[in-house]
Amino acid sequence: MRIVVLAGGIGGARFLRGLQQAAPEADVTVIGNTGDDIHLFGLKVCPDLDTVMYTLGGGINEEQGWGRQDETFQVKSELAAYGVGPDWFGLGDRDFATHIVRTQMLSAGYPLSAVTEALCDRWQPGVRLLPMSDDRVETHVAVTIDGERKVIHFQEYWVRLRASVAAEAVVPVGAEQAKPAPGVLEAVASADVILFPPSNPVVSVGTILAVPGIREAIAEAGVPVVGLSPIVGDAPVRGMADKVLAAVGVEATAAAVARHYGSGLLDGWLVDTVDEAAVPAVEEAGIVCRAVPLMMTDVAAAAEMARAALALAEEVR
Ligand code: GDP
Ligand code: FO1
Ligand code: CA
Repeated sequence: MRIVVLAGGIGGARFLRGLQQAAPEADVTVIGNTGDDIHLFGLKVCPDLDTVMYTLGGGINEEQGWGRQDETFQVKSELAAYGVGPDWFGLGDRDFATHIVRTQMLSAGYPLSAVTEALCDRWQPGVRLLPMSDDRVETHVAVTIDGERKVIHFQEYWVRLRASVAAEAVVPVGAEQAKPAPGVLEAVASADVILFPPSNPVVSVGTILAVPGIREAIAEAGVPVVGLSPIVGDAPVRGMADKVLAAVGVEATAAAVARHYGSGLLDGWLVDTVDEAAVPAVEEAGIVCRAVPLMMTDVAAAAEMARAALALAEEVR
């Protein structure tokens, strides 16, 4: 079975690990969000691609959910000693090597998709990991600070400001001009099932869908499209999904996120058992909905979620 998954960072990666346990024989292609990418110290950092690669490759810091395990921060402190910032983004020594290799290959002319494949040669994630695009897309967030409206990088909004101010608008800069990376549309067109993991609906899945051609290819694939809610009990399990959902005028509820994707895209939607009361509202929108446990407390729990998503896909097929 060919499965295509649109993934952000932690929510996407943990779900994928469950999917691998639930469907070990499946051929999985991951379309990864690159809107979180940022250039720091002359290096290109791709947080969501790396989170998927490290999580599936056994190199992730489990507690944190991003970055490398057994990490040290010597380079960061040496940069700080030179007064070279930003100091608010935690790049570790092991992680730095990934960004150096990536930047070196990009400078030599390789597209991000080829670079990602080369990095995955080491990590062997067991999935085909494709960036959504080889073109530069950067998510920016409009905020008002001390009465001044400005637009900042998504990482500055999330990591430096910890989403402490309202997100007034979220813009995937460059998305309109971006082309899907090689293999993306082909993977969607030949998929048997397409899954939206419990990733951020705005700055992860939403950014991928903003690349012209990807949303259309999914809608036209003619195969079940099933999503899992990242909102449980009217709040994100972690992160700032509530803030960025507000920016696009969507309530932070499992039902509102399903309606935001819409029946033109989604055939099935899983909500957590605590949100069972939301099932009718989702079904009224033309999306088949089931309530199952959606907390990825360990790989076995994530695998159960993946099984439920695949079962719902068969039900709606
Ligand atoms: P990020 O790029 O690291 O922010 O990761 P994603 O975009 O892939 O996923 C972020 C979303 O995952 C957040 O909105 C969380 O609410 C959601 N999430 C994290 N852990 C869980 C979980 O155990 N269950 C569910 N249902 N959602 C989760
Ligand atoms: N998240 C943080 O909250 N603080 C950090 O210092 C930080 C550093 C970092 C370095 C490499 C990397 O791959 C991810 C990192 N993240 C950090 C996570 C990052 O913010 C991601 O974009 C998340 O996916 C948020 O959507
Ligand atoms: Ca992310």
